[in-house]
This record gives sequence, structure tokens and C-alpha cells, in this order.
Amino acid sequence: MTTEEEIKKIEDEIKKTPYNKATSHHVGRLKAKLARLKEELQRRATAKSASKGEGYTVKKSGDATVVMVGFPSVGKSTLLNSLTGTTSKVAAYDFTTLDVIPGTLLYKGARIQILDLPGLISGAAAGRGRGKEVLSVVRNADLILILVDVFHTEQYYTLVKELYDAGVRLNRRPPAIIIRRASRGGITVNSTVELADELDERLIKAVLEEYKIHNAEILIRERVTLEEIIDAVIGTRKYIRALTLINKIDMIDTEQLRRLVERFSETDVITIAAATGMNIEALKERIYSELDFMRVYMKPYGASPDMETPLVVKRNSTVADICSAIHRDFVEKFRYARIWGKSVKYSGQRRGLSHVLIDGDVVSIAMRK
Ligand SMILES: Nc1nc2c(ncn2[C@@H]2O[C@H](COP(=O)(O)OP(=O)(O)O)[C@@H](O)[C@H]2O)c(=O)[nH]1
Ligand SMILES: [Mg+2]
Repeated sequence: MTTEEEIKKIEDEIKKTPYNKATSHHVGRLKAKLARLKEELQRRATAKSASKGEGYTVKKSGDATVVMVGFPSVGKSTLLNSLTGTTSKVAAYDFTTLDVIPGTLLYKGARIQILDLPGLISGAAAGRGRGKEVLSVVRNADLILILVDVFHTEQYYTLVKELYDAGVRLNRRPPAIIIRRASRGGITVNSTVELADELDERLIKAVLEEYKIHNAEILIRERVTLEEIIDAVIGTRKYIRALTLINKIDMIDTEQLRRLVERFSETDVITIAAATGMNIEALKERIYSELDFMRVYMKPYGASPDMETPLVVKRNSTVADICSAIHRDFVEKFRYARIWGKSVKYSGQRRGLSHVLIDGDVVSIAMRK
């Protein structure tokens, strides 16, 4: 039996098992096994694409990355154009195939890389088509734009499921679960809150066994679901912000639009018309505020810092990120940085490339000749 067949078999079994107290343990184990098999499938697909040399490492340090996901014809290309205009082709050399189409949005001093992923269609998470490779780009995004048009808003649910199956958790924090592996002593489960009904110690142990963890201390600090426990055990889930965009609002009247938005009241929805530019400025502002930027001021050697034009970079950027945002020479010929501000113990402290900066820092780079 292939892994795909095994997954199908378990999914069928979960579907046909009535869920009650007596079966919950059995179903819980099946879910843990299912998650493990899916993870395995994905790892294999990722390894395969890596060995083919199809690099999807697209991030330019310092830049924030926003990805658009959506079915064909919802308006991804149109939106990419209206957000990034003629700068669209700028970052094209970062990509080895046309599965990812990049553009750059320059907004309030920030460089925001926006990626159109036409290859992401239903079934990608299960490893069908090229979608799998494209999903690894999504997993490294700072923000996801889920794009649907006014006629096909139900696609939203398919896309969310696709992302979920690819290990992406939208608009959530990682569950407050700590797993400490040990070399002996079996498994101990401690919880500071009452466990959810579907969970008990025996089931949690069974989940850990499924992942060949026989000795560990697991500390649960909030009310979590079985899925979240599995997520914590797998440990490679990505927790990413997402906005839902409903496009082509120029095609419906205000009453239809009101009803649509109402249906999506629980998600962060923005209604736009990419083709006419409607709400595009508001969208840019929203993207910018979601990305959580900070300002860093450069100080040329022997001169005063430029407090007029800060570098606008992602929070927690390092000295290396700043250097490569300016020019590659700054990384290659880097000697040290002198830093003034909250990230250092004293003014003008010397730090290396891996030093993490804080909003408002002043940085001076010393380079080799
Ligand atoms: N009426 C209207 N049409 C749009 C809008 N955005 C895109 N379109 C049209 O929808 C079609 C598909 O758009 P495209 O950007 O190619 O979609 P993609 O396949 O997701 O990249 C094109 O004919 C666009 O002109 C919009 O806001 N309003
Ligand atoms: Mg397109």
C-alpha cells in the first residue's frame, strides 16, 4: 500500500466511525497517524523538489514576503499589477520557474515582495502537480492573501483547507504546549488547565507513541484540541497571518456585497476591485500594518546618522538583513557594525552580522577595503 492509499484508508475509517466516548480514543489515534502520514508525504515531496535543484528560496533578506493564493481567474495577476505596477519584474531572477511570479510593492519606505502563485490549486498539499513545491513558498511567507472573486467565494474554504493540510495555521498562535524529550522515564502529562473532553492522558500518550516518542514530559498550558497536540508534536507547523480578499466587487451591487461580507464576518475580509483600483490603497495600508515593520537609521562612518530616511525592515531583522538590503558588498566586506539604541548595552557597541536590531536603532557598518 502506498502512503496515499494508506491516507485514504484512514480518512475513510475516520469518516465511517461514529464519534462517541467509546470510539474517541480510536479516532484520536487514527487522526495522529493520518497527520504523520501527511507530514511524511510532504517531506518526501519537498526533498524531491530540492534534489531536482528547483530552488524556491525567494526571500531577499530585509524584505517582507506576501503571497497570494487563489484559483485561476480570480484576479491574482491583475492584483499583483495594481499593487506593484511596473516594478513587477524586478525580482524575477530570484525564481527558477514561472510557478512563482514576483512583484515589489514599495510603500512608506518598506520593500514588500508580493508573490503570485498560480500553481497552487486544490490537491497541492497531497503532493499533486507542482503545487507541493509552491506550498513551501507559502510556508515561508510573512502574510498570506487569500483571493476569491465575488462569484466563487466558496473557494475560500478549499484554499484554507489546502493551507491547513500543508501545515499552515492561519491567524493563530502556536498552542501553549511544551514537549521536553527525555532519554528515559516514560511519558508524563501535566496540564495547568482542564483537558478538553476529547482528550485524556491515555490518548495523548498514544499520539506521542505514534511519533515514536516514548520518553517525554508534556506540559499543556491552555485548553487545546487534539489537532493542536498533534501540531505541537510535529513541531513544524507555520503560524501565519492571513487576509481574505474578495475581488471584482465592481460586478455586484451594494446589497449583494453587504450579504457577502456578512457571510465572512469571522475573517479579516477586504473587498476590492483589482481591475478598477477600488480599495487598493486601503489594501496597501492594511498589508503594511499587518507586516509589523521597524525603522533603522544608518550612520555613515564619521558622519551623523540619516534620521530623515530610515530603512524600513521587518521586526527582528539582523545586521545581516540590513546589510543585504543595502548592497551585497555590505555583507561580503563586512567587518563589524557599531550600534546605538535599544538592542545594545552601551552606545556604539560593536556587533556582528547575527545581531538582532530593535526599532529606532542607529547602525554604522565598517567594511573591508
Ligand atoms: N470586473 C472585474 N474583472 C476583473 C477584476 N480583476 C480581474 N478581473 C478580470 O478577471 C480575469 C482574470 O484575471 P487574472 O488577473 O488573469 O486572474 P488570475 O488567473 O487569478 O491571475 C481577467 O479578465 C481580468 O481582467 C476586477 O476587479 N473586476
Ligand atoms: Mg494569473
